[in-house]
Amino acid sequence: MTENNDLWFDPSKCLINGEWVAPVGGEYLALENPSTGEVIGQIARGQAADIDAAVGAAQAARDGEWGRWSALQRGRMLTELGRLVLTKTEELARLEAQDVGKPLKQARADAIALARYLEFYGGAADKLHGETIPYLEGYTVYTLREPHGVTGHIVPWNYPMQIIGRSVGAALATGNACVLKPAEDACLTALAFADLARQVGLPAGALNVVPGLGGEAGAALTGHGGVNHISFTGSVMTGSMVQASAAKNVVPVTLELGGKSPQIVFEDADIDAALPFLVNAGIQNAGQTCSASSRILIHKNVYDQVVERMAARYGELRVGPAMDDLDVGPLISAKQKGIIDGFLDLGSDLEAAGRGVLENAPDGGNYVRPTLFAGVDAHHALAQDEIFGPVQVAIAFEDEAEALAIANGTDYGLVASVWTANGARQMRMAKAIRSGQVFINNYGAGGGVELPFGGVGKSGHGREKGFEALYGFTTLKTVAAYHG
Ligand code: TXE
Repeated sequence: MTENNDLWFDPSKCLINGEWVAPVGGEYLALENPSTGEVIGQIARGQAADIDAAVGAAQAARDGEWGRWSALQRGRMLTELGRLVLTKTEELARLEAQDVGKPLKQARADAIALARYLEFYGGAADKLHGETIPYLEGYTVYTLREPHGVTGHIVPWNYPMQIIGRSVGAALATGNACVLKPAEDACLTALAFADLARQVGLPAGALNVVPGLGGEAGAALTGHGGVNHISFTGSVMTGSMVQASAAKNVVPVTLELGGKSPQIVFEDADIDAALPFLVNAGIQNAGQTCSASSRILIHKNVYDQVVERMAARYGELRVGPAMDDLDVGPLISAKQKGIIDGFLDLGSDLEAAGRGVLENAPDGGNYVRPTLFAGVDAHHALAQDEIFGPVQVAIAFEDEAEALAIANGTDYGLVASVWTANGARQMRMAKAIRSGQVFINNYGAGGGVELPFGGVGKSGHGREKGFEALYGFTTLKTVAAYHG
């Protein structure tokens, strides 16, 4: 089906209770290669009945063998899975490149990050523990960290491997049984991963995968009464629906909903050091990154210099098919291309300070030219909305107070960075910026397996990555024993 002829799993099936099964309704969705627009295969169009079977399998795993595994056993299994993923880096990267349109070296980095998540959570599994609490005379009180039970994972198409690593990895480490609904536009590495987990001996039902449409399989999962926790990464609109659906069953949700993340360049910044971060954080994965830095705030005294140098870099960016491994690949779908083209039209009367070069870009592919808009008003839609394409805006500011007001002046708050040599300013800004992460003199788009990650405002709530995720995937029980 794909250029990769040695697939070790059937991409048109669901994995339920350790078996590859056809979707109950017998319907399928076409899988397109975003670099060419060609249909390269088909995936299951899972429905409520498939989700129901997957949730049932997860419940049985939780109450069966998987539920009896020790933390040490779970950790060892995840560590071994991480090693297996590393040996499959090239195959996984090629699958992702064809499915998502991600240039090969970026897809390789995702596979390596997936392995790193598994290594991290494998090592952490037996280090998570409760506490003893001093209490009244005659009592011993302690807390237990216990899995929620069945966790639902709704994953988008932009970083399937990394998002599966951070959510499914942490959920399995803490003993949950998972039902994963990958995005309809990008399922292959999710299915591949689940089969690798089977190969290293993950008990049947501990990880089930049901591909399908968001409004069908996705909605069935978030509304299922047998699910005890939902982890969602995607758009604000869908995230809000997911939360409402989970609320009907009073189920906790973790929402990671993207952002409009700023990098703030003060006049004393080391501009040579900042420059690669300024551009790369905007164009990585063609800008389809939740933590993409789409706003560059620049002090007026260095504004012209920074914009000119960023524009020069934009002029060199090469855009083309994922397999050509250039700087920027296609967007995921014609729908996303339509959205980005709409944003580019919104800026038609603005100065486009730089544009990338299309190289060998097939007509059917979803390509846009990476674009830097200069002199953008902080209230313009281009400076307020999450664009999710290779588009950045440069905004000038007068002083620290104005920089802060602009940085905090959107509905989002996921990531920010401050470029300045002034230590006191670094500390002031890091405290005052409303954001889940703040970087000082660097920018960590997409990285940081160990670093708690998540948003404020419309960027969502709950934290993933690092040790913090393990708290999110567990519930705390307090035991108070009276012994006199
Ligand atoms: O997102 P959706 P889309 C943002 C980005 C992008 C926009 C639209 O701005 O332009 O969202 O992308 C599943 N119940 N992000 O339409 O709809 C769906 O099947 C349950 C930012 O792809 O949020 C997929 O698996 N699930 C983001 C997942 O939700 C539902 C990454 C994401 O799809 C559902 C992606 C429903 N009713 C997009 N409807 C980030 N934070 O990185 C859809 N889904």
